[in-house]
Amino acid sequence: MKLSRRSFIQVSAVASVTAFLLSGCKKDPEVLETTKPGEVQPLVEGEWKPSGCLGCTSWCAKQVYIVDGRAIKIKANDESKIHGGNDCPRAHLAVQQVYDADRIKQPMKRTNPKKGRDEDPMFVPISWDEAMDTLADKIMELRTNNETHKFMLLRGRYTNITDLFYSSMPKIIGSPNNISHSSICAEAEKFGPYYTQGYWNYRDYDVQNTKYMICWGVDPLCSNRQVSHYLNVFGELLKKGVKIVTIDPKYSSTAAKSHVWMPVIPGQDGALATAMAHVILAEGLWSREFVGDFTDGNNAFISGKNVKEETFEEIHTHGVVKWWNLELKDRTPEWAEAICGVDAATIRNVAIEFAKAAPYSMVFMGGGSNMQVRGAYNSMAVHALNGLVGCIDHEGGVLTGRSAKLNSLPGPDDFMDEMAKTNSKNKKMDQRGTKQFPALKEGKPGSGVITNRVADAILAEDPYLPKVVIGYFCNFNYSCPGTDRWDKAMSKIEFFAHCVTHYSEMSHFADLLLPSTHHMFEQMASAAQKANSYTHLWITQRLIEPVYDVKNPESEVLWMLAEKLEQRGFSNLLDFCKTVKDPETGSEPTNGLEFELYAYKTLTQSIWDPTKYTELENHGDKFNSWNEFIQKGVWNSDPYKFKGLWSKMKTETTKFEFYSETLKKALQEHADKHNTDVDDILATCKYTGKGEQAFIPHYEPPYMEGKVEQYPFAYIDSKSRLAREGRSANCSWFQEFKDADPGDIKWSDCIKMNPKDAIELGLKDGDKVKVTSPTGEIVTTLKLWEGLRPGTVQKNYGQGHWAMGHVAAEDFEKKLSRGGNSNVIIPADYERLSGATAYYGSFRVKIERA
Ligand SMILES: Nc1nc2c(c(=O)[nH]1)N[C@H]1C(S)=C(S)[C@@H](COP(=O)(O)OP(=O)(O)OC[C@H]3O[C@@H](n4cnc5c(=O)[nH]c(N)nc54)[C@H](O)[C@@H]3O)O[C@H]1N2
Ligand SMILES: Nc1nc2c(c(=O)[nH]1)N[C@H]1C(S)=C(S)[C@@H](COP(=O)(O)OP(=O)(O)OC[C@H]3O[C@@H](n4cnc5c(=O)[nH]c(N)nc54)[C@H](O)[C@@H]3O)O[C@H]1N2
Ligand code: SF4
Ligand SMILES: [Mo]
Repeated sequence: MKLSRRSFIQVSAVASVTAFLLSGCKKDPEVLETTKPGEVQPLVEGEWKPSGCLGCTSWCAKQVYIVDGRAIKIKANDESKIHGGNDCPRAHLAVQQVYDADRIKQPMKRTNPKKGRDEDPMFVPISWDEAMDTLADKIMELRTNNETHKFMLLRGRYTNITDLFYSSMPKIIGSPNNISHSSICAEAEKFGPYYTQGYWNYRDYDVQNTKYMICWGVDPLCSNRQVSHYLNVFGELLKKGVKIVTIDPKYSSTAAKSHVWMPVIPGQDGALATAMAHVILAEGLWSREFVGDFTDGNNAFISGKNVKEETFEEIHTHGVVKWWNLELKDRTPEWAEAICGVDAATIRNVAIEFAKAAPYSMVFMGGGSNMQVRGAYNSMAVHALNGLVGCIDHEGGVLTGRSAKLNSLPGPDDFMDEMAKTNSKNKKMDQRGTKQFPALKEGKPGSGVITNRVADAILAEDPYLPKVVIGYFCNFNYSCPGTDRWDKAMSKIEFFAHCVTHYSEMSHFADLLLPSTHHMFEQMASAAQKANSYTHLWITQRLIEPVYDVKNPESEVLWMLAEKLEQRGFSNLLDFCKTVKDPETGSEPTNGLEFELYAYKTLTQSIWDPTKYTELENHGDKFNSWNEFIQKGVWNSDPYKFKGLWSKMKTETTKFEFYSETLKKALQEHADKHNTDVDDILATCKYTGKGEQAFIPHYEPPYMEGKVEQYPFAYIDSKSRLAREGRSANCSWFQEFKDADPGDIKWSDCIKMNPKDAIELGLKDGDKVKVTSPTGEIVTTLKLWEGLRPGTVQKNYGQGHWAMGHVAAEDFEKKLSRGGNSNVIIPADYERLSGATAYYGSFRVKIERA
């Protein structure tokens, strides 16, 4: 039998896993599946150890089965009150990641000074010592030349001790430039909840107690933030008779399990949301307890008619009548039908049912409706529906979440010398706070990050050109729309060190590759997340000997760098690191591993040290010692306290604001800073709203790059079901189960189109097609699929790696990608009020036979 390379990889992946499980196994390896720690003696002698997963923002608590020093299996840590013993399928891919033969195995340095996608970096192995000497020399050069602001740290995923490396280190060196990935992730989604209820964060949804769930631009069975939990409870919800509605332009995994699917036209969420709000008010179905009522008890919200403000007495909200008069009174379902493509009867019906089930109802909002160029007001409008029906902070509704009890780690201030203090006042590299980028995080103009703008800023050298850059746990040349800009920008950087597990599209431009520990097995790590009306925090120790010569950037690399800088006469960073002492003994760390241990101990001390928590209310789980805590590996908060936020919100009025005084203040402050008015700011940020509209959730037509005549198809981006963000494509299980995404193909990449459109274009299933957007083109496979309306195409993000490894790429040596990276064709554009990158409802493409 002739074996193609692809089928060889498939066969060998399966064979090696089986052989691996069988080796040392006396009986059926299946036994592992059913073994709970402490219950049945496992047949493979080993031990379950607590850990945690950063595969996506769910941050689940895990256990790893260790046999002879090897991690062989993963399951949920059932101590977690969020997900109990329930897992998501992606967790298991972590084992393939850590033992991946394509990992970077030791530090490497570039020997070809020329940088570019087509240049071979000619990496050669070096020692950690040499690598850190080189990096320290580069930083000292900046200090000698008094240009420390030209140092920049780029961060992707991270753990709870991130502040040491991410926030403090750049400041101590003397740079304002610590740039996180938050705005390529979810900032516009946080905007709506903040400017209505003062909460800049992901929400929790009390699905266990709800009666009506609208999944809006979110696919909780596939992505979002508690896949382990939702996969488990979904069947139960359906059995209990909870009604589920999905609003998504594609037939998602969740849509397939919903009672109603509303395939909104991409980007037209604002029309749908304002029409639903119209119905809720016109039908008299708002919450009397939360919102209030007309003083005479008669509903004056009549379509097309203004209402006198003084006739309505609000309780826990602000501006409902203003919202009606300025926006909602004409937003009938019939008006919306023509715009958003969902029929008026369905809009009316869903709005009425949702409001009648309230307060045991919820609009579960993901990024789909708002990570759009004009998404900020959609984010407000969609979230405001929860305010109208009073399910905010209510059982069965939309919650915020308790915070984990964490101590703060030492800050940098005492270790910043004059140069550091002066130079860190320079402008940040992401252009936040400029007129066109208000980035109004938590009410403060210029406080949000604009990750993807950094590439343009480097290219334009505006505000300047960084010289020494460290990146960790990130791959912006793949994960940010407009990838070619990143290729050009990173080619301009004089010195770039990349701390990652795998050689990636971004590593290709590095001068130093600093191989990283895998967060789940090879280093200490912790993260906190909320769901199921609890917050948990997990912690993991080093569970296995690092598979290769790898180090943790947040602790070991930081420590080594601090030592090297001290040897060169700059001791501030090491002095700072030494202040992270063992909270039990008071000992100073003497190496990176001790530093790591003391940092996690310090951070979590109020969880495990009885002397620290006696006076704390709402403490959650209590442990008697550090050892007890790390053996359990997860802390749970007390249950959520409902209605604690009613009239105590962090908004200007302390109420839920339908007319956002909080946004008014932030926008005005930004306008004043740039000597202009709010109308001008909105127009500069590509919005159409004027006057008072700026302060209320209102309809904005989507800003679509590409004219319909030239680019007939609205493009729908979504995540892959087995993607651990951009990091799992080199796992054969990711490829083998790629068809877990409805409509997708194993070991391949595809763009999906409604069959009616394909007939018109003379295209058929399986054709190789060229997908062209106004800013880029890729080649992929066409798949005909009824799960989309005509005039749209949909593709999952996750394939198209030309680096990463032999499984991810079609031909790794030739840098040939498997299919196309969506970010090659997605234009680099922004929701500018939040700084978020726009993925959804933002551009059109044309499709031709390749
Ligand atoms: N088109 C499109 N683009 C997207 C998205 C989308 O839905 N569509 N999603 C966006 C979102 S939400 C996010 S958060 C970003 C994420 O984007 P980034 O923050 O850039 O991160 P990733 O691409 O997930 O992974 C970066 C690198 O981390 C390395 N790595 C893997 N595991 C570890 C580890 O344990 N430790 C260390 N140190 N390194 C490791 C790998 O080498 C990998 O290349 O992507 C965004 N990009
Ligand atoms: N499987 C998987 N899960 C993940 C991740 C992953 O990489 N893979 N990453 C994690 C991370 S980092 C994050 S930030 C979260 C993000 O989680 P979410 O914010 O929930 O984001 P997405 O999964 O991108 O979901 C967006 C949904 O919006 C739909 N959509 C696209 N365009 C539109 C539109 O115009 N209108 C509406 N209403 N919907 C639209 C998409 O089809 C998709 O189903 O997910 C986390 N979970
Ligand atoms: S990939 Fe996400 S949902 Fe799955 S186990 Fe990891 S953190 Fe949890
Ligand atoms: Mo994200």
